[in-house]
Amino acid sequence: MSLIKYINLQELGDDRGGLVAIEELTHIPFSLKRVYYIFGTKAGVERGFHAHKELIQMAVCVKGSCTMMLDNGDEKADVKLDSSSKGILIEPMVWHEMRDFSSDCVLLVLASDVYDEADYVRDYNEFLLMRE
Ligand code: T46
Repeated sequence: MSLIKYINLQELGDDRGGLVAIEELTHIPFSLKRVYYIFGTKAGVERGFHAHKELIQMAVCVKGSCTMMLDNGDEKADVKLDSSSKGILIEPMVWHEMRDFSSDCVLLVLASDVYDEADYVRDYNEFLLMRE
């Protein structure tokens, strides 16, 4: 199974400007329960450093750019998110870290469930053990 799964979003903009629509189960392969966005991340800050047990997410940089590192325990990959029409799927039990946030970065994340701290695996060694 491939570690990097891009979600290509159709740009519906016209000469007035841009527009991208995201519908659950059509453009993303899950039902949507939560939306959040990360912005104003200070220079040099790194975020994430966890995996989720059950949660499925799609992240898209709607402005600016950042780098997301994905790690399934066997393989790691850096993905540059710099397009408002190209998202990435963050599947359960994929360790992820975000860095290199541009000062204008707005990272929009769509999630399959409401916030639940119990769904986070924040210890990397525990993550590796759980993958076995
Ligand atoms: C993820 C990556 C991509 C809430 O109360 N509700 C929420 O929906 C979220 C997302 C966070 N929080 C609280 C929990 C923390 O006290 O906001 C604080 C910051 O969250 P965290 O340190 O987990 O943020 P990131 O940027 O490290 O990770 C976030 C998401 O939490 C995580 O699920 O996959 O973005």
